[in-house]
Amino acid sequence: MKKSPLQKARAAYQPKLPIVLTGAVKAVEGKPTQSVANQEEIRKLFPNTYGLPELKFEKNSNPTAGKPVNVGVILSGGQAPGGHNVISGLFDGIKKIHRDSRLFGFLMGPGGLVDHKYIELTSAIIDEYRNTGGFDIIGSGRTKLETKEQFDKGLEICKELGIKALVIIGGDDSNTNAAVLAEYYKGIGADIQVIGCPKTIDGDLKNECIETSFGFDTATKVYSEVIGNIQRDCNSAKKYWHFIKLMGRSASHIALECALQTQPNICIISEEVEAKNLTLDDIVANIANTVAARAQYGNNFGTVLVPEGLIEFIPAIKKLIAELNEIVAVNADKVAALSGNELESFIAGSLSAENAATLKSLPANVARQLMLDRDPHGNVQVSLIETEKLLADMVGTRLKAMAAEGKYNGKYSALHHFFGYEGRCADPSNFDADYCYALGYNAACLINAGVTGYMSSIRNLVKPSVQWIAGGIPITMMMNIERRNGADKPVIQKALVRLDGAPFKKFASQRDDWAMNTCYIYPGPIQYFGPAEVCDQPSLTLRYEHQGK
Ligand code: FBP
Repeated sequence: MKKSPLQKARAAYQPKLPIVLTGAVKAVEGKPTQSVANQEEIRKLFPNTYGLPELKFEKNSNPTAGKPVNVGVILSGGQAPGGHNVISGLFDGIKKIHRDSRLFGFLMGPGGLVDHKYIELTSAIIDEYRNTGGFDIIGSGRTKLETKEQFDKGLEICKELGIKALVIIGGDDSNTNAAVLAEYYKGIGADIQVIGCPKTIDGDLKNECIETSFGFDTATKVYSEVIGNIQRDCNSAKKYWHFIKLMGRSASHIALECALQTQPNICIISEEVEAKNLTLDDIVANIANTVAARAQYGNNFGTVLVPEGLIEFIPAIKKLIAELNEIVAVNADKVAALSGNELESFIAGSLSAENAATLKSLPANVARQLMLDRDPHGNVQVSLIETEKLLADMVGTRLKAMAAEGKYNGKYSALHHFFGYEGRCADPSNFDADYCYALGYNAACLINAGVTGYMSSIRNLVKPSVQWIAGGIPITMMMNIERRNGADKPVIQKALVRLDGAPFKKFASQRDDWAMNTCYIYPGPIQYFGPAEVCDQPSLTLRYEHQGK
């Protein structure tokens, strides 16, 4: 494979491990745990893996010789920078246990386990991918592991390859599936451990014990670089309003982090929209008022950050989506048999009067996307909804009305952008390169400790990496019961932006200034080589959340 000079230099980077993982470790048990909510229901659903203790690794001065172990690894869901380092850390970790250990990568996501598609990951392959972005080493996919048939097919291939442990690298849904799989294998005495790793650029897989998911740091740095570039262009020509949608599915962590890094004129936070019970019209009016206020000072330009999940947080639309989900789930056979206009009229005709009215108030293309586009987990495919264009157009219409009333006399010219895929496969920042390598290496330590149903956990992340704390968190501890596809399911609770959290408070305390005055910050590209304050800083979200700790 031909490599760029940066790729060559990056390949030589040795990720830093927490000091505790640089030698032999022993797992020290904490107190038994319980799920974040619905304790009794979750306990019943996970009789073999509920209530396990948290684990922390400490130095072991009396280690015993390890035995070779065969491990399978799966990349699940959307790409996130650093996945290759999780795999290289895992590889190095199991080789440290015993040099004859072997690592098998299942191809194109969880489907590879079910369909028995895999490759053996040798050191020659691993070395090609160290510190690189992407998931192309084995590919990723969104097949949901949830049926007994799938679990049994997985068991078959594990037996054939002598695999004793599976590591699933994924987001909240994939780690929920990891917990279900762990419970199933333990329940039937299959003697296969299942370990999860917290991945997603969205930043919504975090809690008391998992400080951040990997990929968030790099992706937000990439988006912030480009937002900064746009802001500088915008401040040079002073003639465009830029509407920039940012990936992140439901939660607005990415938009908030990018706002903190770049100080745009406006950033919408979906969780606040919901809390304040705003309508789409309210949001449009707020933006139009800022555009008009800036125009009074001759500033006919600006930037607006829009989180990907905005639409589903507008309370009326949220209600509509909940009923749409229910209709699609309850009539699964009929929905599968219909398509196009027929499917649309069936779904629209099944709605309550209130929700039908909300649907009618939306532009036709948005209404169609809400009705028809779902991913395999049943989620509305928010990344397909062009909210940035919708808002830019609606603001334009409103400004015309304001001009007619003599309330606006500026020039409005809008451009729109969507940043998502641009950041998901970037070469990991030093933070993500180190964090991911540690997560993978630590997963090997959890395998060596013989546990199952745990998520690899590396904490104390605002401190230098040598001081990071390594251990394992029972996945059931993060679960609650939620309505999914028309049924109550045990799932990992998604972390949304907390309006009482330090990152949002910081943003809220400064946004009025950013709206009227041009306070743009231009973060520039990710730096891999140079002073630590330029190269090794974790995200502002993480720093504000853990300030003083
Ligand atoms: P994960 O939750 O699987 O990490 O995926 C995150 C994400 O990048 C979201 O931000 C986005 O909405 C979605 O994936 C896009 O999905 P796809 O890659 O299938 O287009």
